[in-house]
Amino acid sequence: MIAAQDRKLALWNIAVAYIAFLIGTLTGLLQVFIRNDALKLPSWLDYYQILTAHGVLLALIFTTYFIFGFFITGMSKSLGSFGPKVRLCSWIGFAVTTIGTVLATVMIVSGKASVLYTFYAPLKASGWFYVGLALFVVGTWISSFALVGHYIVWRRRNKGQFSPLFAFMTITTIVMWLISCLGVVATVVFQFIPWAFGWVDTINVELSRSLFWYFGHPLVYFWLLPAYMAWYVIVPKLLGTKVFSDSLARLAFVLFILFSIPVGFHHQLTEPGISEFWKFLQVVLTFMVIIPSLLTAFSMFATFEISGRQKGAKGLFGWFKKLPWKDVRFTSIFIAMAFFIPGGAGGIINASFQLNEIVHNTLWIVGHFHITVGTPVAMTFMGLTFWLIPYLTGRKFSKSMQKLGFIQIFTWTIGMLLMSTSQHILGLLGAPRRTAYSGYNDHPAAQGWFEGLITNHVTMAVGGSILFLSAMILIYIVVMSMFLSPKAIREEDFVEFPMAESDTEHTPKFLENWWIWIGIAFALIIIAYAIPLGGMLDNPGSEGYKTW
Ligand code: HAS
Repeated sequence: MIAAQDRKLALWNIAVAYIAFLIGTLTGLLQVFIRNDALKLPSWLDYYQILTAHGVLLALIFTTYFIFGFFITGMSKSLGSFGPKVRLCSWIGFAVTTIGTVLATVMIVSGKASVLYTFYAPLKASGWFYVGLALFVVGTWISSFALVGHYIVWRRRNKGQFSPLFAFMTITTIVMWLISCLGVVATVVFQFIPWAFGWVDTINVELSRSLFWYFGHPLVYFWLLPAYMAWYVIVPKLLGTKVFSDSLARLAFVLFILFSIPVGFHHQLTEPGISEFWKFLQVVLTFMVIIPSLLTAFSMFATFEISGRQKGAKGLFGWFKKLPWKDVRFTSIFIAMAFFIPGGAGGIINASFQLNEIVHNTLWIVGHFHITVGTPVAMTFMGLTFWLIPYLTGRKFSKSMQKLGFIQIFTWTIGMLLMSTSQHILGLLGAPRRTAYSGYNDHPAAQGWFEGLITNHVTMAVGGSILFLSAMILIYIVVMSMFLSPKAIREEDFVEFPMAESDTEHTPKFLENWWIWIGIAFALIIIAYAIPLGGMLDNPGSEGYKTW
């Protein structure tokens, strides 16, 4: 069991995550009904306002707080309790992040920031929204520095040793996060804040979008890597085996530091202000960032097979039957992985220049992110929640909770299958993203979006409703595990942190040499970004628009 003060810190992070999840999923439910023309909002509430709340609360706030809760617990478990300075720094980080979160949320709720989670200029929100965003990011930096500090102290005390895999992966994710946030901090502090408060008249739109996506793509790996940590470190323990290959796991993670950042232009392939050469280069690098995910897929299959064979499995796929299907902590993560097969394939389609022309700005993209962040990541976090909160609170995770957990993950699976499949197909039929309901003057193409068996907005709404039901079950489990379930008294009732052993005997030393990876990462960033960003500096600016 980790120190009580570290548990408190982690629990506060997880609690804020689930408050954001609760409101975020409710706004999601409203959206699917509005797009289906089944719901009219009151005049004081706007579709774009709830769409902004949905994106910010789920994609940014839920994920970030949950990730820090997970990191704090795992770092305290694998490296030992935090010292007083690290703990203080973590609390300051939590406080600053939370002030930013509250400020940004108040601006959204009061209708002053309906600019969606990508806050593209020249849409102009209240300056306080951007101040909230800046504080949010700075807060996460402070929390990150605390974890890095804890790691440095451990390294000093354990000279020449590899850090435990969990700690290594945490630091990799944080390094990637710190480098990638430079882009969003630059645009928010130097472009959005002066413009939104009226200190300058115009904003350089292309530059702000490019700086956003410099940050925006690694952001998706900031969500994914903690899920991968669970796949690499937690899943083998649930299977009763070791990490398949420590070096492969570390290599996959450092490749994300290198290739997750210099690829943001693949979100801007249809934008005219960037020449085709730079788009081409960043698309090539995008295909490089697929490699660590393929390594991860390989590693997972190998882990399943090894553990299955250890339990006597025979034949090519005999191991499949030996997986611990009755353990909701495992099954949820397995389904999460399975979703990432089409999710990742969709990403490869998006990154392909010509295919991007078809799917960009359509509901396909919405489908894509619901089967990447909305399931592989979110459902892995659900699988973690089932044991992480009881572990931190010292409460039981009873058999009835386990059953409820199964209902929760199956409803999430069905809801997501219905919603994301219809979103993908509707996208191919031309239905746009980021729009409220419109009949498009009864155009036949738009009418087609309301026909067909599973390819219409009604199916999307049914899927969305099932997802909301699932989210409510999860909230119930979270509340029970935090406050109401009976305390574990007998030894066998205590929930453990399942952390697999990892053998570093054959791991090359250079994998934990941060200067190599940070150095190559900056070199690639300079190659991919210096010239195109430099060329944008002279772009004329745009005045701001408030379209809501
Ligand atoms: Fe993406 C747009 C390309 C991964 C999230 N992406 C988005 C947006 C979001 C998002 C939120 O190139 C919308 C942003 C916006 O608001 O505009 N994406 C990719 C590529 C990958 C990728 C190449 N995306 C993700 C992940 C996300 C995420 C991960 C969240 C966590 N994405 C794009 C592009 C766009 C885009 C363009 C812009 C589109 C546009 O025009 O706007 C790759 O990283 C994917 C690689 C993954 C794989 C899959 C490996 C499979 C594994 C599972 C193994 C399974 C096992 C289980 C072991 C190659 C690891 C076995 C199970 C059995 C059933 C047998």
